[in-house]
Amino acid sequence: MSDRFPEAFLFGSASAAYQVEGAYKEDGKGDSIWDNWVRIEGKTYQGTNGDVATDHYHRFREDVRLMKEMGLKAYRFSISWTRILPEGRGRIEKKGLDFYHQLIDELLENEIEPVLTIYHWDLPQTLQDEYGGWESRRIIDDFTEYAKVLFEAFGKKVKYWIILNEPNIFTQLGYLLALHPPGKKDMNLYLKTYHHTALVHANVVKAYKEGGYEGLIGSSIAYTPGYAASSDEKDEEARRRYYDTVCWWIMDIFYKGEYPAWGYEEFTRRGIAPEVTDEDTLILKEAAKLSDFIGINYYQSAMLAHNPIDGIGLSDFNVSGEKGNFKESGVPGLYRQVYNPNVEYTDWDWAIDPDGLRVALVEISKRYEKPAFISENGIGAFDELEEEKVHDGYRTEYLKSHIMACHEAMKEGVDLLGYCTWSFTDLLSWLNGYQKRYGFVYIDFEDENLPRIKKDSFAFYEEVIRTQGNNCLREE
Ligand code: BGP
Repeated sequence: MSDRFPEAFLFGSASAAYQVEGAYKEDGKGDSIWDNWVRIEGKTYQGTNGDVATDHYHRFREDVRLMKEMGLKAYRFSISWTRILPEGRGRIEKKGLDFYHQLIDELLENEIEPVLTIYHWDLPQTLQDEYGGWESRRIIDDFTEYAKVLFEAFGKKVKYWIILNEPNIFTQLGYLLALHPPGKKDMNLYLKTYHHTALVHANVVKAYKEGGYEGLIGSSIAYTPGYAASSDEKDEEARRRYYDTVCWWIMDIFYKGEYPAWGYEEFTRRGIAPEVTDEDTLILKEAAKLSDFIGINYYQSAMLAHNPIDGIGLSDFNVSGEKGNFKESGVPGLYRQVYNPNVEYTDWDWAIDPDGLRVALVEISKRYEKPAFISENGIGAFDELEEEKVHDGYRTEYLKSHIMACHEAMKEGVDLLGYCTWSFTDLLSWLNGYQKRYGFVYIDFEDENLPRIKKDSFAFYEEVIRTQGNNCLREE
């Protein structure tokens, strides 16, 4: 492989509807579970919400202009389900479709490839109320109908489709840690709802292929590869257990159509394995073959150690940005995630490990033999605005090292279609408010005009795109 990324490689950036759009009650939009969750006291950092967010809904043309100025090749965004189907199903709101047509057209006119996420966590409240949302298999039909509306509307214009964003995270935070809606803590429910996400993925992949659309489709999983904390056999064992119940668990069901055997037996022993019918297996396996790529959101790696059966359980995590609050967390009898002394950490105690991205890409590509797409990667930080400038050298450094890791993985044979940073502009962090920033474009949330200001990293990524990554790969 040469010292550049291939011509067709998509250097892009990503966002999600709830985190940028605002306009939460406009043009007939129905309520999502997030519209309501943020109103419950104590659920988000200092009560922040996405009512206005970056006001992308009204200012997308200005944002796309900045993307064009940078030379961005792809923009990943998500559709707000309740803008299209305010009650979750049935009546279609034309104004919702119009908005996304305008956004997509604007991108295409500016030669930016739209990468469309169908679901980035904002479930219609009606479906949550009616049957518990992801808790019921009824979600499969409603979601598939919603996806079909999108295929019909945008199928000719959009060539990259991501069905679900991080199903492993929204089920874990919603059903295991009670940090996202609907705020439950139940391992059983977590495994059950995760199984339903896989079935949704499978049905939607099938619907897309049956529709004869010419594009690529997959889902994006948050992937955290793990190392053993030492060469002690007990820690090695913890690492294997982590893979069987976390990494391969979340990936295999989407991209092989079955759960890893050891993990399934273990959860069966514990009486919490999800029910898998013969019909499920049939469609899951079929869809696994039909899925075109594996979306990967990569932020960090994990260090794993032995955790006895009476060991530590899950703990919540740093949402304040006060560095040094890393807490060990684990599943008794399986593994325990410990502090990694070999890497730096962000202010939110996320391990910065570019080589983990290479490891992830190589192991995923070997196991599933499919192209990969990095749909999110980035660093959340407290950025300082000083005289209309933001010197975010740490972001440039982070992105540069991770882009190099992608290139390394490609040299090892990984078929990587693209790389999207999280995020283009600053935006709402679900639990961390507006103070945890990820963008190339700073937004002054204190100013009601929400001015957009280019950070130093903007010029860096512009150069990445212009040189096809060569500026990251050559020796300075
Ligand atoms: C991913 C989500 C994104 C985004 C990102 C950063 O899990 O898909 O929506 O929020 O993480 O996370 P955070 O905002 O918690 O720092």
